Amino acid sequence: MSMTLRRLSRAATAGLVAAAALTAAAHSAEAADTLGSAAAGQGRYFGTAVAASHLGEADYTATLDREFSSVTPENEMKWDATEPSRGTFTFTSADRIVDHAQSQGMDVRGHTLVWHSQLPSWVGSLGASDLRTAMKDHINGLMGHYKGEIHSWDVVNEAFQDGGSGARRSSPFQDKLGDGFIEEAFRTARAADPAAKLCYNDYNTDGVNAKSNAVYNMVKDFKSRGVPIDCVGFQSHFNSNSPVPSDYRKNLQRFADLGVDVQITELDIEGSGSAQAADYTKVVEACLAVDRCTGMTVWGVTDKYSWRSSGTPLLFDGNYQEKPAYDAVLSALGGSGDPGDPGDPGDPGDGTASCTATYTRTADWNSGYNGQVTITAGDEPISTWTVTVTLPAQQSVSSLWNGTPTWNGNVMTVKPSWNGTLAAGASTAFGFTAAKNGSDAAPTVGTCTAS
Ligand code: 9MR
Repeated sequence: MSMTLRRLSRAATAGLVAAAALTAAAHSAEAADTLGSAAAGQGRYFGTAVAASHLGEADYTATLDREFSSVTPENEMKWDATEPSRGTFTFTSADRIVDHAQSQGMDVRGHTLVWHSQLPSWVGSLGASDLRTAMKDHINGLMGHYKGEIHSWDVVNEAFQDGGSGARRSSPFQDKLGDGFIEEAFRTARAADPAAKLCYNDYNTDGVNAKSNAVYNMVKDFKSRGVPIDCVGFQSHFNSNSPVPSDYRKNLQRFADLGVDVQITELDIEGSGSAQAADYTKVVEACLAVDRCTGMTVWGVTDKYSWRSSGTPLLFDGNYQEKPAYDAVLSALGGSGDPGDPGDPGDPGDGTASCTATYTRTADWNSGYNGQVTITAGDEPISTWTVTVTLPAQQSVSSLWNGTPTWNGNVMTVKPSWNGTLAAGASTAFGFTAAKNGSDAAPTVGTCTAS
């Protein structure tokens, strides 16, 4: 199904939400009582991996919908699931997750485009030139299908060897295309969906070590040569053999200092009780201490379905009860588990829809720039929003996406195109391209109103 058809058919059935880059800025004066709303109060998203096959389970879906503001399909967007034979794309399971997320006002992380694992055998049997084409076709196929709907994509996953060497991992891509395959993948991805944040994602890179140094050097090189990369994902699968590193924050910060966002993408920590809770607290505090740590995702809703189920690494137990680790995360996010706090989402008697809007320049060149306005719902869900943007008189807007503008002189009033519905604390964004015509000044974003 083409992108346009996907959007139209969704728009007909559900309130839709965009999934553009998250840079939230809402600071809630009230303590919030879910992970998503508490994280939003800190300007972050709080996500979980989701499996389409569990969405029919009432407790699973109720917990998901109540607590989380972002989802990552756990397996459904991987190569074996989406392009099992060359050129034949299947999106049924991934669409199910994306549709569900959007109906709840949650954002979506895309995972993952180029990875050595869960790779159908036909890919490994191609010669170099064919493989390059197939890799680009795969990126274009996935990103085209979900264009404008994914806030961040894991473009390349786990391309470095584990252990001490910092070398590249052997894979069909590495072995046949050489080191340049990562750069080629990112350049292809940027063209396929310019609104998505493009991430490199890996594990055992959470502290400063040979592997994270190798990723660091790659990102530094990409930034110096203008290769498009926006974020680095730190999977953060921890247990007693691989504990939360003491230099976790320092490591996140050094990546952020290269000019990329950092995200905690697959967090889980084996254990139980107060020890597990304390480890989760360390992770959340590290992210909150780094301005460019834009959000956290735990790798599953419940211990019952974790890939490390016997290690009980998640925030909800097998019966969907909140664990001490849940309370610790909520508290570290500045939230409160007390029902009835004024202003908490879901509590009765607080029906005021509200939103905030923040502006960032996302690209810049001599004659023009791209701007992005991120809209974040307050502590109630909203079904629509309106933001005014006043441009310097000389400037003119040539295109705008994920929003519907009307013009009055140099003031544009932007309403949603298909992304009006937002959960409490969730974000969406619209973007635009402007010609400077001699003025490099920033536009002014007015008050955000919502209902
Ligand atoms: O959680 C995923 C599990 O259901 C799959 O069987 C497995 C197959 O490789 O992948 C798991 O997710 C992995 C993720 O995609 C990449 N980082 C490591 C995750 C845990 O293995």
